[in-house]
Amino acid sequence: MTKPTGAAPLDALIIGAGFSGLYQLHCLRDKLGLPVRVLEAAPAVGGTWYWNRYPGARCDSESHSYCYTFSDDLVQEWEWTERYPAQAEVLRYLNHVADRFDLRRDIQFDTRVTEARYDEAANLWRVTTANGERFAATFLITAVGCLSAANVPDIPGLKDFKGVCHHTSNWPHEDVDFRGKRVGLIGTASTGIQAAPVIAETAAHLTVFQRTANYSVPARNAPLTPEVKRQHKENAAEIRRLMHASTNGHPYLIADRAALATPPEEREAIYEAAWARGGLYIRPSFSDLMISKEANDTAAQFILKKIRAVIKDPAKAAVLTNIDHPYAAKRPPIDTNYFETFNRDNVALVDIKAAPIAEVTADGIRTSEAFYPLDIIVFATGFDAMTGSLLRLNIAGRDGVKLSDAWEAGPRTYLGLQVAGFPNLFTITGPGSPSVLCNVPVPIQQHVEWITDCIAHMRKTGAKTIEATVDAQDRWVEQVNAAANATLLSSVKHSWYLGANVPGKPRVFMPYAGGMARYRGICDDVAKQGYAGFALS
Ligand code: NA7
Repeated sequence: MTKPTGAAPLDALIIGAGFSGLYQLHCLRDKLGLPVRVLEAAPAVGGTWYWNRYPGARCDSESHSYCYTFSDDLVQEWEWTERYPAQAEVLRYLNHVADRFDLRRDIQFDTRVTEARYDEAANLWRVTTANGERFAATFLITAVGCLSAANVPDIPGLKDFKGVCHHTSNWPHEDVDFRGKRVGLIGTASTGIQAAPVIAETAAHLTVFQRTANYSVPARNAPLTPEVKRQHKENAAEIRRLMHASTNGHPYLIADRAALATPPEEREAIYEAAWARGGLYIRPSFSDLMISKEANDTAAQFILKKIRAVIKDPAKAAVLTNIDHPYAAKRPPIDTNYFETFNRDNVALVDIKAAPIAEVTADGIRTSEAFYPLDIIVFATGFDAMTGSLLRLNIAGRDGVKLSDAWEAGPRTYLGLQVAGFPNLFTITGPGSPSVLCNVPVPIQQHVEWITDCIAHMRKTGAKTIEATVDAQDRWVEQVNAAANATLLSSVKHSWYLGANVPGKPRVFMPYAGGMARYRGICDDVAKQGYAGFALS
């Protein structure tokens, strides 16, 4: 591949070669025939699935829905092996897609974007990389993921720790050997809940540091039988239709019945069936679980009862079930033997809400009450979600205004696709879009296709720039807030949906909670009305 420094401007530059960037490249290059390049910081494709290779890393969406649906041939030829694919399998899938559509020749790896600046006179985005290369492109499309900027807590003394320390999203490519080691795991959400059981199997001892207790439902992962695989292939069109019709992009709809209008015995039987099925099936069991605290309590109490039945030690059970938020109002984890892990002799639980971590020393972690000697610390402490991956690109728009300044009080976008003052910049699954509230390949494909259609429209009409208007953006921000406030999601003040996990981050509910199907309809209408709310010139 020739180095484009100083070369002719591209039509589009895409940042990131994960799920979004790969498909965006395919659409712009192979459907519209545009000169496009992808810049990717990693040495390979995969995005999230390249980096997050911690023990137990696995997708929480079912495999037959966690994939691209734009190509029937691709759907038919790829065979998932398990109900929930492990990290290595998703990565294999994305590599297969890159090969199948001959994408690698337009991806430049080991290239981290450090700055992107809109040059108004030339109507070009000028992009600089960590290796000092420069690129110019008419359209800049960020495909950097919502959960890519790791959140490592700033704990006093951390740099003095003599042992090994890893954040789950930046896991070494070599195996980390836990044998004979005392391991500390900080973080008990989706990632920590996946990692703990696997680490406990080999570590001499595992100490789990829990700040917020969490619900988790058994995933009931298993190899897919030939019969199930056949059904998925045969019903691919219906599965896709459901994913498009659903609130969260999963291949099932929310039941048209309210928990509070269902007799308790019948309700219990429905929860039992969802529990037996495993995974995320409790949430769609009733229509009122995410809008009524009283309804949600019925689900929460059911899950708590199930969790208590697993944990043998009453002291651990009390800490693990001391949950302070409605079910699924924070991202709902699913697991394989998470609560069972606390029945092992080599696993301890520390309640750091009651006794916070005071410092890391050379040899371990000290809380306000005790010292825990450790050889390895695993941070499963999540991400500077949704905005972190965008802000670290150092984007400056019209008049040199920095995105970090435009978003000083929290992200503001129109449809999560564009930011006023940043012409020709598109943000795939940006804040203000359904993104993390969904089975994410669905919102990714919808955004990529919308952006592709928009660029095709501009080429047809001769428009050179597209930019969200301030007015449309203001109205959309109101809609994003209203959608969140209509659900229990906004009632949790310490969730990363609100930015609360990162000290100093503005508290703004970031994803659009009005549902994927409704959101798709809104975006389609905007396009049909000649891109209403966008200024095209
Ligand atoms: P999350 O969902 O952000 O969870 C991070 C966990 O780490 C959670 O238990 C946090 O507790 C805990 N945490 C964060 N900061 C600290 C500090 N400073 N001290 C102690 N504990 C802390 O990240 P995940 O990686 O689990 O999941 C993110 C997404 O990745 C998930 O939705 C999937 O899509 C994949 P808290 O709840 O904030 O008290």
